Amino acid sequence: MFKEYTPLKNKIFQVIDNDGKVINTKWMPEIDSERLVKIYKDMLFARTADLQIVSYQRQGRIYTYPPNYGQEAIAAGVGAVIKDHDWMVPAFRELGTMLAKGVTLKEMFLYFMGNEEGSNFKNANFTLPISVPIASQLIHAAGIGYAIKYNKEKKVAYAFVGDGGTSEGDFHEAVNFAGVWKVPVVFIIQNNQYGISTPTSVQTASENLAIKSVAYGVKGIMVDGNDFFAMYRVVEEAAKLCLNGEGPVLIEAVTYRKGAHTTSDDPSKYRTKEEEDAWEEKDPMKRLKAYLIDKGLWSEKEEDKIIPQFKVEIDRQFIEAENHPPYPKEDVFKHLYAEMPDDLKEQEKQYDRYLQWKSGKVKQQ
Ligand SMILES: Cc1ncc(C[n+]2csc(CCOP(=O)(O)OP(=O)(O)O)c2C)c(N)n1
Ligand SMILES: [Mg+2]
Repeated sequence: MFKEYTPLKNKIFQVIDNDGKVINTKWMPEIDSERLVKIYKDMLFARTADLQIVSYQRQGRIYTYPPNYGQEAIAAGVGAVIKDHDWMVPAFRELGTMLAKGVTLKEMFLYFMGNEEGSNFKNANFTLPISVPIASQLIHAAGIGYAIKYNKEKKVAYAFVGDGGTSEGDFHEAVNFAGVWKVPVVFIIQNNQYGISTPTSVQTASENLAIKSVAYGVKGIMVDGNDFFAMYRVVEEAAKLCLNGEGPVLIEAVTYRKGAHTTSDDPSKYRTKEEEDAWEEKDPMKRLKAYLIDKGLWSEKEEDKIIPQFKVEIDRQFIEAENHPPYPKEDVFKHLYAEMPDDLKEQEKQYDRYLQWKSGKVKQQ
């Protein structure tokens, strides 16, 4: 696969077309029907939750949120391959993989409510917290890969980054290090065409992003990130290579961020309706659904029935998160230094004053 689709050919790996028809039987993965329907339902759950979170944010019940809308097949492809004992190294737009790893929606909600307990995953093993400093997580993934190899463990680390993240030094250092040490890390670039308002076309002069693997002596591939089967198959092959000591692998998953960068962004300022409409044809859920309906495995009726059930469950976990007790204020200030430095003491005082103002005890100052 990696020879046939070397990034030097600038050829994208696809298995189904925009209508869900298989166009690449050679590489169609084998997934039994029951499992496939479960995967689709999980994707639908993640999309429903994602849309609902934006609406909670608009109601002022949650802070800034980066929507996953349109990128679900990437998270689901990794989610279907990653094992409980594998490492998940997220950026911040991989809700589906986090849920597949066992992170709960309540924990995600707590995180986006600014509660540190939202990073303490009770049921998800080997899962790092969300990482907002762009590409910094890739360095951790390379180190984790090194530890896996050093300890002779049979596991893989999956690390995510965006197209914008490939311009960060950390990206290059991590891929280089992973290549030199031949560590079992699968780097997944979610090329959603934008880093905030910067289009991929001005992010790099490279022909594609997967090609950056060539310079580091690492296997790379460009895949249609809106094609669940293609994603699954590529991640499955990448995992096999890693487990055989032939890693790392760099995957560029080509997709489109249908939503805003975050709830603080307005994409109509920098992209056209025509562009959005063109990508709508490639929507990952629409394509997988068309395949399932054609095979008699799913129907619009089932979908209409299940979405309201999902909404009830999402709301239930959201309300649980809202009712979750706040974390002790001391946790924020006390654990970074053995003795608090003066500037942090000053910040704590300021915060106390803010809390007093918020509770209405003193006037704003
Ligand atoms: C080191 C660093 N610089 C800048 C930012 C501000 N920032 C947040 S998201 C983002 C764009 C990221 O784009 P991309 O890597 O394509 O990921 P996407 O948001 O599209 O998923 C930037 C510049 C940051 N979080 N970290
Ligand atoms: Mg991006």
